[in-house]
Amino acid sequence: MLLSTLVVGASFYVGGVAAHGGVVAYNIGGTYYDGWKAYNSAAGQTTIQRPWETYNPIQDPTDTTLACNDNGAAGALQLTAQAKAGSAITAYWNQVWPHNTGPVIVYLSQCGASSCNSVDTKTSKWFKIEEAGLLSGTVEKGSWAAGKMIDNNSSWTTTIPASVPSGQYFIRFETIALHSLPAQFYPECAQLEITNGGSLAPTADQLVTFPGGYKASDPGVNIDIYGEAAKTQTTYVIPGPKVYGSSGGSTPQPTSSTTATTSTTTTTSATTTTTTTTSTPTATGGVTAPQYGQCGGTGWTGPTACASPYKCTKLNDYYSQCI
Ligand SMILES: *[C@@H]1O[C@H](CO)[C@@H](O)[C@H](O)[C@H]1NC(C)=O
Ligand SMILES: *[C@@H]1O[C@H](CO)[C@@H](O)[C@H](O)[C@H]1NC(C)=O
Ligand SMILES: [Cu+2]
Repeated sequence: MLLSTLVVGASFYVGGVAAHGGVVAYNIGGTYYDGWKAYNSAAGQTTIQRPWETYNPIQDPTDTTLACNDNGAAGALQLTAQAKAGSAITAYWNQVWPHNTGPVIVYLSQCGASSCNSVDTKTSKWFKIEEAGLLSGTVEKGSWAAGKMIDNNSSWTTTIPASVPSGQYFIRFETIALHSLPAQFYPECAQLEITNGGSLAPTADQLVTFPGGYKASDPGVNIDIYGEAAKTQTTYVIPGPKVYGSSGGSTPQPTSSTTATTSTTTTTSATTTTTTTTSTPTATGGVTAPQYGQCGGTGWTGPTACASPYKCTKLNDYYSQCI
């Protein structure tokens, strides 16, 4: 009797998927959004989340699906959620998330003037808005951000920095499970229109592509949590770029200040805008885009030169910005 009950229950899952998963829902400013249903037919699915197909982990940081656990394309009925800069956004993993050893990392990527629908996530440039890794103890037996996520209803709440410019974005929540080597990446993405934003664009050294942002040899990826070193190691280097931050210290820092990591010494990273070399405006008619204005990208017909001293910097195929 019991056995038949279990078999019926198990038939709801494709073999083995219960051991893994991803982000299945969001709460954005108090509104709850269901995510993409990975094992349902794509037909008729309408959600703010980008489609994804499998609960299985990505185990190679050069995998082409590393951006959003996807093939890069929007859903046929893709939606975008409104979110205010400075507000909280919660991601929920499928319950109960099984992997308590590893970091939780959150990225944003700017899409351009219209919507993210036409943007292939493989071409997106991502900046990290929050990271949390080894919270206390040793690599072998310590407490990790992934465990904190599990303890809080298998959810993670981040704050959209108040300083990011308004516009169309992807948000990418990721946890990396370190209980196996190679490590297991679990990234999913949703589309946001951020309003009430600030004026601090990410700097070039804070932007990465996926794949590209991680290497198999990164100390936070190539890590043996059962090895001899892990028994005494109390630091963990979270992979990826430095966290997006403020040059003046007046904007909120990521909320992961308790993270035991050597990769984030914050505040000193975003100072390059003041050292930008003067560029000569070249647009016909002398029209230039202002600081943070768009200056290029597929389909862009506006000015391609920037007001002095800003330089037109390509963020992705669809969006270049005066930084
Ligand atoms: C737990 O999640 C809630 C959102 O559901 C969030 O407001 C709260 O800050 C989280 N707690 C911790 C300790 O992260
Ligand atoms: C826990 O997460 C589920 C989604 O997995 C959500 O529906 C529920 O509201 C959450 N509970 C709390 C107390 O936040
Ligand atoms: Cu798993």
